[in-house]
Amino acid sequence: MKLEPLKIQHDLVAWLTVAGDKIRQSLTEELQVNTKSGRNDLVTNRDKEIERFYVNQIRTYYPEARIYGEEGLGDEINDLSGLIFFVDPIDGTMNFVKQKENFATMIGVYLDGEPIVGGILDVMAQRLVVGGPQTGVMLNGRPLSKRPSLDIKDGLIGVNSRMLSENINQVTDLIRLSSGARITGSAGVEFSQVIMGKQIGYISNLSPWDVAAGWAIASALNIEAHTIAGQRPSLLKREIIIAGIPTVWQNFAKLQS
Ligand code: 2AM
Ligand code: CA
Ligand code: CA
Ligand code: CA
Repeated sequence: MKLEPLKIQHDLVAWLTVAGDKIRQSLTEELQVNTKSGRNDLVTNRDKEIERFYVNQIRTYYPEARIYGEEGLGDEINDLSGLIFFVDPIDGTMNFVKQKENFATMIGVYLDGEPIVGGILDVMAQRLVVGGPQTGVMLNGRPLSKRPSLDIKDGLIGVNSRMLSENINQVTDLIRLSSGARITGSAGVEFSQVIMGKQIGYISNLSPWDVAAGWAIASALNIEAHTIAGQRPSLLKREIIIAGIPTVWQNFAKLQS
C-alpha cells in the first residue's frame, strides 16, 4: 500500500466538515445523555452517530486501516502497527451538553506509531486545523508557520480542571511561572490554541484519541508532547501529557528535578 498523506488530509477535511455540519444542524434536536465512568464523564447519542459516520468512511476508503475510536465502534487496539485512525467524534462532550460550544471533532492518523496527519474542527467556531509533518499545517485553508519560541512567563497554559484541583505541585508551579492558566474543557480546542500560538502549552490526563490529532498536527510545528517521565505519548493508554513549545517541557522537567 502506498501512503498518500495529502489524500488522507483531504479526506479528513471533508469528513470533519460534514461531521461539523451534522452536529450544528442537530443542535436543536433532543439529546440522550448518559454517564460513563462517572457523573462528569458523559456520552450522547450524537457522539455515537458521529463515530459511526467516521467508521463507515474509514472502512470504505481505507479498508486496510484499523480504527481506535472513543465510543468503541472501531477495533480493539493493543499495538500501533500499520495504519491507525484515532477518532474522537465529540471532544468536550460536557461542553457540548452544557454550553453548546467549545467542543471539537477530531481524527489523528498514524503509521506504525508515527504521525501522518491530524485534523481538529472546533465545531461552533468553525475553525479547522489540519496537517502533519509531510503536508504542513493549515488553519481554514491558510498555512500556519512554526511557533516562535517564547519565555515561559510570556505564555498561557491550558490545563484540565481536575488536574488543577488535584493540586499537583509541578503543574501549579509551572502555571505560576507562566502568564496564567486557561481551562477550556476540550483537549482538541486546547491543542488548537497551542497550534495557533494562542497558548504555549496544554497539560492534561488524556486518552489516545484525545492526543492523536493534536500531536500529529503539532509535530509539524515546533510543538512537543511528553509524558511525565519525558517519553513520547504511548497512544495506547490514558496518561498525563505535557504539550507545548519546547520551553514548556524544559521548565516542567526543571521543576521535577
Ligand atoms: P471527551 O469530552 O471526548 O471525553 C475535558 O477536560 C477534556 O478531557 C475533554 O477533551 C475530554 O474529552 C477529556 N477527557 C478524557 N477523559 C475524560 C474523562 N474520564 N472524563 C471527562 N473528560 C475526559
Ligand atoms: Ca468522553
Ligand atoms: Ca476527548
Ligand atoms: Ca469524545
